[in-house]
Amino acid sequence: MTENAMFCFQCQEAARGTGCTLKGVCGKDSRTAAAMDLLLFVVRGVSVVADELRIHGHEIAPETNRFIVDSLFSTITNANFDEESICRRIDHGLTLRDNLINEAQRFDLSLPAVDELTWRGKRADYEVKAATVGVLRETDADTRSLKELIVYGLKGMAAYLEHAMRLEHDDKSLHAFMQHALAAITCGSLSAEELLSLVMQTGEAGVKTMALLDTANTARYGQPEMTRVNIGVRNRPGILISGHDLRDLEELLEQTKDAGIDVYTHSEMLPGHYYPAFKKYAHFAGNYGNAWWKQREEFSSFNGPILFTTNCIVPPLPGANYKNRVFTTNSTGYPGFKHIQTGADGRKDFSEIIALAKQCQPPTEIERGEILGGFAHNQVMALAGPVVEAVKSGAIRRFIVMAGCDGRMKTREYYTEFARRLPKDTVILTAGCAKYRYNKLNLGDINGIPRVLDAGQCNDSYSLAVIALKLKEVFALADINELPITYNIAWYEQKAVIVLLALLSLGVKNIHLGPTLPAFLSPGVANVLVEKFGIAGIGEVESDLGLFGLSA
Ligand code: FSO
Ligand code: SF4
Repeated sequence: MTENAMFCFQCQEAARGTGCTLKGVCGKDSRTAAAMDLLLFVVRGVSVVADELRIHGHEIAPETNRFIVDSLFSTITNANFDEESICRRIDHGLTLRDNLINEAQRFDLSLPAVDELTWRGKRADYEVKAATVGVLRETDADTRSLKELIVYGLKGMAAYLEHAMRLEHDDKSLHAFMQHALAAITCGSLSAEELLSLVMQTGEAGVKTMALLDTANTARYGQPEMTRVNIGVRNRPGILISGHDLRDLEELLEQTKDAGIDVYTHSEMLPGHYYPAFKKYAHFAGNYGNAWWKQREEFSSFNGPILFTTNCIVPPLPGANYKNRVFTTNSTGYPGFKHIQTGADGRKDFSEIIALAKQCQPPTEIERGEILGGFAHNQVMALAGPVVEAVKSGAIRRFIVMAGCDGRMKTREYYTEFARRLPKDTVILTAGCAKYRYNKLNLGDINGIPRVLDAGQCNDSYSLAVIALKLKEVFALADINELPITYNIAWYEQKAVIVLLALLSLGVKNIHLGPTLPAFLSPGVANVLVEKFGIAGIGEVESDLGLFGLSA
């Protein structure tokens, strides 16, 4: 695939606020970007046939569902930089697609005449084909924008569904929706209204997926509870686990328990500490570092092996001292990082990581102290009495939902400043790696209720929606928007897109999204979101505080 030949605008860091065209700001090269475009073409093809078969009453094999979910996940920002692993997915997808086509033909089903079904290419043809099937294949800017909004929502949904599936929780209707939506944007010439309706349905499916994952996590690991997490280090070698996959955390803790080493979480794995099931492990030492984008420094000083269970990977600099200590698993990948496969029994063998850890130095201390978290819906509901009382008495004036993602852009300092300058009678509700912008500020409490309530990972934004719906019930309000809650959300990648669509589908209005609005929103589509849902960007801290009625 030729250099200087890519177009990607799926994340908040899209170059110049319009799209990456030479190389991704994230580090994705144009060859990998093109391979991902072709993989998504194959995913659409598989979905078209699967959807048609399903409509005619045929069962779709779990392997097909898994392929769609894994492929979508592997194209999320910062998940997979390994072109070869993307090409292997294309090979596999083309075989799956052709098998499904044969099945449809056996039942005399007529299939739509789309390129996604008729193209027959081999590895040698991938490069040329990929150049024609990217997001710019759709020439109308508004149609492209709506279709990509759906696809990015589905990518985020796929990530969460994959985590639930790894915990043996699945829902066929979610796969059916996902494949139906992909088929609809491939075959139909849908109007803007129809596409917008599909956007909202994607949000509804997102709510169901996050609820499924919440059930999967809490059924196996217990309800998250208020927890103080150590951010210092111990004196034994450690393994650092990053990403969102709790099943990997479970297996790693189990396999390391008598190994003379410690396990630390990084970035989005921090909420692992909030689950009762993991508290029994004495070697589960704490959280090391911050959000994903600081990994180059933090992995250097960690000294031990690092396991990526999901995004966000930052490509290491050529001389990075940790390059040979990084492992990937699930949908993630990076050329040169060792990839841990799932065994036939569904388990993983982390012995190579453990052996390496034993030869490493203990982590170098970069900070000391604790962070407080674990305020998912169950824990907040346990505090419902004092919380409701504080709202009624005026001790809590307003909640500010500041969930979402962190990122390396300097403009994100806005969130630290915003949190710092919020009046003392406000409470921040958060989830996702956005919290690292303010979770070490010690913002105090209101009558014993911490002023930063961290529900967990970005998928635990579901908890924030559950809390809002519960408060609406307690205060007997007709509309969720009557609650004293302001939404000031930071986004980075496509999981934040499904969180946003989920909130919209629940009727939440006037969400502020920053640090910039998505490049994939055409002016026309952005206008619709502004008019229908009151979506807005962010401005300066001072003026935004004023806008939200929160000036000191
Ligand atoms: Fe962050 Fe990365 Fe959770 Fe994302 S680590 S940015 S939205 O992958 O998934 O919040
Ligand atoms: Fe650019 Fe973001 Fe796409 Fe990476 S994922 S190529 S940074 S738009």
